[in-house]
Amino acid sequence: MAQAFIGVGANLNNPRQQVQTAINNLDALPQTELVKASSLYGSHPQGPEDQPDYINAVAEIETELAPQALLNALQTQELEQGKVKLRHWGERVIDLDILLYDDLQLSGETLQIPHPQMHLRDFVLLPLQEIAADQVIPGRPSINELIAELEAHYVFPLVAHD
Ligand code: PH2
Ligand code: MG
Ligand code: MG
Repeated sequence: MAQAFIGVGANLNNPRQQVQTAINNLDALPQTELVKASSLYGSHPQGPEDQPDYINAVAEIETELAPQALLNALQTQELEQGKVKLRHWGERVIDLDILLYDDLQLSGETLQIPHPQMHLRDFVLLPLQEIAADQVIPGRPSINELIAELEAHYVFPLVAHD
């Protein structure tokens, strides 16, 4: 069994529900169990600013899927939720990114682990800190240190459901 962390983001078509659906469905992936999910975080868009705010979360899973098989399964889930990629760093119904996979460091064409931008994004680090504060990110300082050194801030307090 490998331990992996998945970054979940959405900013279209009821993002809270999209994120919740995606997290629930992680538990339904083959040979995979959902261990823990963070609460939901509101965040201003990183990238083009003329897009809606995001809902972000991080989930911890245990899986017997190899990294590429896990990526394929996540991409299938994205398509099932209706993901259409419109532009780089642009709006999407759901985004499921492999953040960490055990202590693996991988820099392939289609898959980089750890996720190459995760150490710069509060909408990844804050939910990760919530569920796994002592988690090591291979090749990086501690999560607390990374959070203290962030230059950009996207996360905002989420108001209650309407
Ligand atoms: N994802 C992106 C681009 N920009 N901004 C926020 N706040 N949250 C995201 O998940 C996000 C983003 C592309 O993956
Ligand atoms: Mg992403
Ligand atoms: Mg993605």
